[in-house]
Amino acid sequence: MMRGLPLLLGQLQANPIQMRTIPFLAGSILLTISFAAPAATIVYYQSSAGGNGTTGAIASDYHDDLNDPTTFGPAAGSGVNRDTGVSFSGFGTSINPLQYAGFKISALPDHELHLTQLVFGTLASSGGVRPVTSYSFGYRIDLNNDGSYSGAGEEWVMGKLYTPVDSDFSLGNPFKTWDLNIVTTGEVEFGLFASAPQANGRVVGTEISVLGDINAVPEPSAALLGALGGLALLRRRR
Ligand SMILES: [Ca+2]
Repeated sequence: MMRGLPLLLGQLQANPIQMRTIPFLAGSILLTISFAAPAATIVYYQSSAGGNGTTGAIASDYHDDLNDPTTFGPAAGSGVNRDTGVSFSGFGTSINPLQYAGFKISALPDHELHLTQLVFGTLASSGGVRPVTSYSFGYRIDLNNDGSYSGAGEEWVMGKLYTPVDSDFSLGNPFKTWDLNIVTTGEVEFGLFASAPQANGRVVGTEISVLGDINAVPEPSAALLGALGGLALLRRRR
């Protein structure tokens, strides 16, 4: 019995090159397709978007390989209000994961989001008639695309919390960048959260952009067929 085992292993290893070539070729094809391209605009919302109340701001621009993005508006039942453009009020006295204004994006079928940056012009008053005490963007991913964000790993990931001690909280030069490293075929929701001493505290958004790229993702069977085709071609040339 003990002599049979090395023999069996020897037989399994007798043909290692062919066994390894197919995954290698499939991997090469996937690497070629997912080669990083310069960051493009995935979606863009701006302050001149019309409407207010519970309606959201319509995206001014978005990537060709994106499903139509949702409007950027108050989460249902959150009490948040869109004052105009991408400016919001109606937040509680502390950051509340249920009180936000947001938007959702997803890539076309057989495509994958590669999100690299959220760039936003946002400012708030810490004094005056509509003060805010903090604000932050967050995102969460519907990993299994079941329309719900309640699964494991689908929780909010929060960016920097801006408070009045930050020099760009309420002054000019309002553009801020949040570097992201999101690669997913799931739907992504971005949210703007804030806290305010009174419900009328307003976060004034000027422009919100998500940057990155969207890549085609071949079906695993298609990748394997491509690899097998490449293998056949190699053999024919020998
Ligand atoms: Ca889910």
